[in-house]
Parts: sequence; C-alpha cells; structure tokens
Amino acid sequence: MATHWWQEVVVYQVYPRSFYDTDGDGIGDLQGIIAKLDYLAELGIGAIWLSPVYQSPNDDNGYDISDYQNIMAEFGTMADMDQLIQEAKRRNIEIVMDLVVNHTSDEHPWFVDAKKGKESPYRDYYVWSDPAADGGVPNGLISNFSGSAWTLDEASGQYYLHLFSKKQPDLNWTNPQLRQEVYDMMNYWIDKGIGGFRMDVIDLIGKIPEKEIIGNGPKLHDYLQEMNRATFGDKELLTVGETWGATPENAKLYSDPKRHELSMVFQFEHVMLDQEPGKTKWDLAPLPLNELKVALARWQTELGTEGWNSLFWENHDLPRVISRWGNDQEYREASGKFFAIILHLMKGTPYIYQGEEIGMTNAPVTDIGQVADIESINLYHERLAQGYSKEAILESINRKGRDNARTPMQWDDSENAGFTTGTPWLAVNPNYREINVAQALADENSLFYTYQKLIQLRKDHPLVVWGDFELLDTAPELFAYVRRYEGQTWLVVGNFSNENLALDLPGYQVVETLIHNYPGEIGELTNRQLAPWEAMVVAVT
Ligand code: TEU
Repeated sequence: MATHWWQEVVVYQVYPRSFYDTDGDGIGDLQGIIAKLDYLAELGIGAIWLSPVYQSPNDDNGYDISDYQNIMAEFGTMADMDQLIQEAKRRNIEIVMDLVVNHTSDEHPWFVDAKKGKESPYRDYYVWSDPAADGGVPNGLISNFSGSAWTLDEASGQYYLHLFSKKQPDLNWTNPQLRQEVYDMMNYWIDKGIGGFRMDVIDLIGKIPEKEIIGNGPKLHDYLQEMNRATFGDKELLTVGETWGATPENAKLYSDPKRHELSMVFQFEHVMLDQEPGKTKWDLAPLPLNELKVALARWQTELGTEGWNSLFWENHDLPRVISRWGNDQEYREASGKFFAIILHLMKGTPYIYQGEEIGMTNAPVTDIGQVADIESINLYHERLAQGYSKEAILESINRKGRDNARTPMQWDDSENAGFTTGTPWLAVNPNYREINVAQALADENSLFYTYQKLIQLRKDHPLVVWGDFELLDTAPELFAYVRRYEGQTWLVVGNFSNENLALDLPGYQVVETLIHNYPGEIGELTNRQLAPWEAMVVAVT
C-alpha cells in the first residue's frame, strides 16, 4: 500500500487573525506567522492549516471571500504569502490553504455582477429562486447563522440562497463554468507550492436547494472526482474535507484512495455528543463518556485500508477542550496532557489548534457586547426573540461559542499577551499572565513538551502511524486502548475524570514507559490507582 507524507505528520491550525500581529493594528498577519515558524518547527509539526487569508470584508472572519487570488490587506500582501510558503518549506512545513468554495462574499465581483439581473453572465454562479406562492421565502431552508437561508434581492424580485450569513451567497456547483473557475483558482495556489487544501463545508456543494437537500447531495462525489482530476490528482497534496455529516461509511467515499477524491475528512460525531439529541450545539447536555469512547473507536476500526482518519479536539469553531471536557482549573495541565496523549496515539493525522499546545482555555463573556462572532450574535438575538433569558443564552455562548478559541494567542505575560502592541481585535483571555508560550517553553514539564514528545514519538515509531487499534472494555472513565504493529504492542491508558480511579489490567507486562503525565516510570498495571487525568503510553508484552 502506498504511503503518503500527510499520514505521518501532525498539522497545526493557524487562525491568522489571532496568531501574531507585527504591525500593531491589533490583527494578526502573515509576517507574524513567519516570525513564529521557528516556534512551530520546535514543536515538530509538518504542516500548517491556514484559515482564510484571502481578501474579505470579514463578515465571517475571512470565510466570506471577495477575491481568492489576493491577500486580505490587514494580513499583508501576496509577497508575504509567497515568503511564508518558502520559509515554511525551509523548515519542512507545508502550507495547507483553506478552500472556501461553497459560497463567496456578496462583495465578490461574481456576485456583484450576478445581482445586476437575470442576464448577468454570473447570475447562474449562485442559487436564485422565485418567491413561494404566498410571496414569501421559497422554502424552509435555515441558515447556519440563524433565520431563513433565503434573502430577497429587491431589484430582481428573486431570493438568493445563503446557508451561512446573508453576506455569504452560496455558489451553484451545477454550473460547469463556475466549477472550472474554482479549479483554475486552485491550480493558481498549487503552482505557488502549497501543500494542500482544507475544504470548508465541502459536503454541501452537491446541494439541491429546491428539494431541501443540503449535505451529501447526489452529485457531491462526482464533483470531487472531477476536482481531483482537474487540480491536485497527480500531486502529493494533503486534502481534508470538512464534513459535518460524515459517517464511517461515507468517509470511505471521500477518502478511499481507489476513488481519487480526498486524503481524509474531518468527522464531527464526537463533537456533537454533548448536546440534546436532535437539537443544536447550544442546547447543552453532559458528555456521555462511554459514547465518546465508542464513537472514536468506531472511526479507528471501520475505515480499515479504505480511508484515513483525521484526529482533533479543537478548531476555530469549537470551544477549548480543557474547558469543555477537562478541568481548566486545578487539573488544567494534567487534563490537557490527557487529551493530547489520548488523541495523538490514535490512528490518523492529528491536528493541533493554535494555543491548544499551551493549554489555552475558554474566554468568559458577561455581555453580548464582548462577542465578535456572527454566529453567536445572531443566535443571541434569535433566542431573545424566542423568549430565552439572557443568562441562558450567554451560558450557551460561554460553553460553545466560537470566540472561545479565537482570542489572541498568548505568547508571554506582557500587555496583550505579547500578541500585539495595539488594541487586539478581540480581548485577550485574562489568564494570559499564567498561561502563555514563554512560560510553557521555560517549564520542562509543560503541556508544550508533551505535545512535542508525542509528535516525536510519531516520527520515531511506525506503530503510532500504522498500528492496529483495539479499544479495551473498561469503566467509562477509563480510556484504554491498544495499538499493535509488527509484533510490538503499546497500551494507552487515561483517567477521564477528576477523581482517583482503579486501574486493573492484568495480562500486560510493562516493557517501557514512553510517555506519562505524572512523574515516574510505570511498573504494574494491576492493583493501581490512577490520579485525576493521569495518562500514559507504555510498551507491553
Ligand atoms: O464551518 C462550518 C459550520 O457548519 C460551522 O459554522 C458550524 O455551524 C459551527 O461553527 C459549529 O457548530 C465552516 C468554517 O469552519 C466556519 O468558520 C465558517 O463560519 C463556515 O464554514 C462558513 O464558511
């Protein structure tokens, strides 16, 4: 079986707006990423997933693109971008671009022209519909950012579709010319020497709006195969689809090498467990530990050789995992290491979201005025109108809002966490004096070095990349699994709780302690207590 570089690396996601600001405007920039490449090289990552840096009016922080072949002025210039690609390559780091082609900005020239009327050559690049018989919206499709997914274009009397904000009109992928424009744009970036694409909500491009079919439309995989042939198919690129609706079954459709589509997908099954069934992420429910383990394990075993996993706890849309499922007070470091160890020893390509490697936590808000994210702001107004209390809505936002992970990167304990000399676009988490990169680098027991060690283990031991996976049947709070490869066996064990936990795994003799988040080597695996969030990787016979 052919192997690929993107199976062996760890990817680091940079959210440029919040990473590092070099010109004092309070917004991170490309020179800021270049300045921190040595830091990322020290961590050991092999690729950066770069959230969008293209020209954008920033209704959704760059996920609303008005020019795919220009750089957002606040972030820098195309020369900076070329420099970033080259400087990263010098350190064996590939740049994976965010490909946002389910929609554009309403300020993209295509949409500006399309709005001129039905005769516009770009009209059909977007999705238009006449009003329903009663004169209202064409159907019941709902935007991910609240309200109808249809907005009336007064001039023509037709509605246009936007599955996200009004300023993110959906592209019409049934139009072959539009598809060719997207492929040409992708080739422009490939020619610059990028390492791949992270494909934003790619499972929506096969939609049939008139039938209210949104995800996993019938033509989706035809389009991806066509895209593969027209762009990256003959290149060694990392391509990862963001697919909220992925099951192990359809993940194989995307990532089975024989089908020539993508390298892998992001699946979100585990991310949706702590919400009321059938409702939204804002409708909070406790995390069922056993279901989490079972969900993750199913993905580990079901893809076999017909697909490839990606592994993540966090990204720019999700809360910080330590606050969400760990303990961001007393056991911040220990629980952070627990999540790192449990995830990075699984089979698949791991992703680290900026700040995760130093254990950044959710940033509390007490008033909607402190929130910048369009998703949370729209939710707030929608739920107020529906009669929810302010307190209840703010609780949901504090727990699940996207700004939690978007506060500026905490570099040191100087003002604004060393992120900017100006006023940060979003307030820095007040805990930056204790939690920051300088502190983490100075402490040899910090979470940073756990991540560094995990990345090194992956480089040194093919077992981590290629080994088989078996979940052990244990108490819900005990997360235990085995990896096996060419006669070697590793055991990964972690205590998913704030309490001591009995450990009794007879039948294994410890040969070597590879990683442990509490002091000391591991001897016996029987009649032992695990401390809160204690986690370890041991080679066994
Ligand atoms: O996210 C897709 C998406 O569905 C999320 O917006 C999701 O609804 C929510 O954040 C979590 O429940 C992608 C990008 O990652 C996100 O940042 C963009 O806002 C969105 O697409 C539109 O481009």
